[in-house]
Amino acid sequence: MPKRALITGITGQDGSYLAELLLGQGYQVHGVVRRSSTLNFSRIEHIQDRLTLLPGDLLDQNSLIDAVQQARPDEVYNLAAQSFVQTSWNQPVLTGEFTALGVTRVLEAVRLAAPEARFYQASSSEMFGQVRETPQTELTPFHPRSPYGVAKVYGHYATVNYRESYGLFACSGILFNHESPRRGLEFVTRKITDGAARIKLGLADELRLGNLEAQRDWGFAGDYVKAMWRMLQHDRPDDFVVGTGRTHTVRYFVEQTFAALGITLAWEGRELDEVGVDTANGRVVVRTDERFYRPAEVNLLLSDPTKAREVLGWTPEVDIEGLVEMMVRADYERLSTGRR
Ligand code: NAP
Ligand code: G4F
Repeated sequence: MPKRALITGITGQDGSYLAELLLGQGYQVHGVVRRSSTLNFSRIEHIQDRLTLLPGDLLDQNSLIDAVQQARPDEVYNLAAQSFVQTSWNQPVLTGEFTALGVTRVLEAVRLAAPEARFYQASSSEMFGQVRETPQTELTPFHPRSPYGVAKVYGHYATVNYRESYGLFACSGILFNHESPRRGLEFVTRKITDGAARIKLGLADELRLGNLEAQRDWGFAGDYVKAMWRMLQHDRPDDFVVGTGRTHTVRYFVEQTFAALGITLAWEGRELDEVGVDTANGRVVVRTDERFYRPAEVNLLLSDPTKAREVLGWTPEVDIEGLVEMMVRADYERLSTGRR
């Protein structure tokens, strides 16, 4: 009998890579999708005929119970969330409903309808926030700096609590930033690769960004979904930090991206009026803009993924340079063939 999986957030970046991985392993894959006035299945359209999509919303308890009853899953991956940190300051209550209470709703659906299923919660390095130690491990205390981070701390502890209270096989994956050509355009990496490709093709004049000094431990989403799967194959439920163990500034990501397109940048000015100048022709191509700074910043994230490596045998395959190259090439090709 093939294994059965249920994924919330299947239309998102990680959901699409995880669905591909599980189909490749012979799983029957079910996905929860919420109602929208226009379809947004672009990340899964190439595999849609092999998926069973079930209607449901993190705000609606009954729809989640129905989805679990219909899917009869061996494994449940809760990837759905309001996942953009910046938006969480504009919509803190909705972020709490989706990203915090939504976890309890999915856990309740599993407890009631499939208590033997293994459960994965998409926790986040954003929980470390104003970091208490570097690098960050499974034992590093949390100090979230955004309504999103606060909501993820709730989801993490809800997962731990259902494991301890009801004996659910519930795992929390504390994943550091992971990106891909399928990353949403609002996140900084994709904004940079898309923006730089547009400038190279003459479709845009400049790219406006916020804090260039923030440091992130960036990996490839296709690698990280393998860590999620491995957590649910382990012999006991546990929590794992997943990252590359390397960190870089936003500025480095910008420089690498433009370099991949043959543009070398020189930086002029300081703080909010800083500009990146294309050294070959003197044009300003990058400009910092106050609108993209955050009320409270997470300045530095750096993982210690030792436990994931030693217990799960997981290591990332794509490094930052490979990731930049993959993303900028995909955006350049997409835009140069007229797709916007
Ligand atoms: P994403 O691309 O933004 O995808 C989010 C998914 O959640 C989408 O499928 C979205 O559906 C769905 N969703 C949002 N609200 C929902 C609701 N009320 N009911 C049902 N579905 C809803 O995010 P991602 O990058 O794949 O991340 C996956 C998960 O990992 C998220 O929980 C995120 O917070 C967490 N995480 C991500 C990273 C990272 O670097 N990517 C790191 C750590 C943790 P629609 O398509 O309908 O909008
Ligand atoms: O790409 P970002 O928006 O990702 P952020 O805030 O780190 O959150 C992502 O990673 C988390 C894991 O740590 C996930 F849980 C979460 O769901 C999401 O996937 O911003 C990265 C950094 C920040 O420091 C931000 O201030 O880039 C800085 N930044 C500078 N200019 C910018 C911009 N971020 C965005 N989105 N847009 C800018 O123009």
